[in-house]
Amino acid sequence: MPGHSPASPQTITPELRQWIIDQAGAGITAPALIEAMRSRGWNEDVAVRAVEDMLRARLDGLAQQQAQPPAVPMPEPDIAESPLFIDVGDRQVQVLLTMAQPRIVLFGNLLSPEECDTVIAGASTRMARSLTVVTQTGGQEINDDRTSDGMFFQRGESPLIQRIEERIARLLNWPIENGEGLQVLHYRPGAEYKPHHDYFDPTEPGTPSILRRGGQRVGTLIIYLNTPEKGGGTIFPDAQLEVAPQRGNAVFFSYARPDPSTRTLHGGAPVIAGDKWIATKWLREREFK
Ligand code: PD2
Ligand code: ZN
Repeated sequence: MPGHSPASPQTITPELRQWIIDQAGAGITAPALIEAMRSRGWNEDVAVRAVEDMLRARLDGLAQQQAQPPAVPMPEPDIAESPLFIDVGDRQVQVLLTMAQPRIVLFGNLLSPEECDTVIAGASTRMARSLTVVTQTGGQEINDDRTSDGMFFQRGESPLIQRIEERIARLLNWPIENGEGLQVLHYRPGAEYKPHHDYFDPTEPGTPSILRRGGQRVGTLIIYLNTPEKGGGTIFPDAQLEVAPQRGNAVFFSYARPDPSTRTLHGGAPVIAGDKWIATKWLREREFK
């Protein structure tokens, strides 16, 4: 470290500042840094101030990162003025809860009970054990972390699916073409979906081929098609939040980067009694073909 010679004044030089940053980056604690500086002739007040300045600059940097709106456009409902309802053309959707970081918004009344029943009926004859995308290969496989049955509707495959997709596009200000086909999942008692991120891991070898179809996922909307008797909430461990699965409601979350710093780890808690049906809409950066 840059020592201090008694002849020069005690000022925080760029060299000293860099040394403090490097040490802190290597995991040296603030008290240990101050002690190291003291033992090399630095005045304690100067050492404390230098370390405090460094910590403040780091915190400012972190706060900036979190407060900045993402540099890329993102799906986002119009909720800046805290409306209680959002008009999506054919329906007034309730805004029940919002969280900034992670970005989570809970909606009520997105689908009518009849629409929920019709989606379940249309899906139920086409269900198979759920597959998950394998980012190692770009393929799909049965996954023990996801003990539900599922199917995908084609985008716009029926007037009802089209109407729901138009509603979602308007609610989240995101092009209908950027959405994957609606996926329906059915969980029986005991079934769950262990915590995961919905974006594709950029470090996995199969991810580039997955991203060719519309880029990364940047948002998820999970629509509850029925109300299980017990259990089956959607959990967000980083936010210590659990969303109750109420028929017709939907939880939205977005992630500007494919990174855990988005704090969008989430899972489907085990269903304890009854069944659980959901429809998930994943939103891509670009047109999903
Ligand atoms: O069923 C859920 O609550 C759930 C939990 C986590 C659904 C998804 N992920 C999903 O469809 O991505
Ligand atoms: Zn998920």
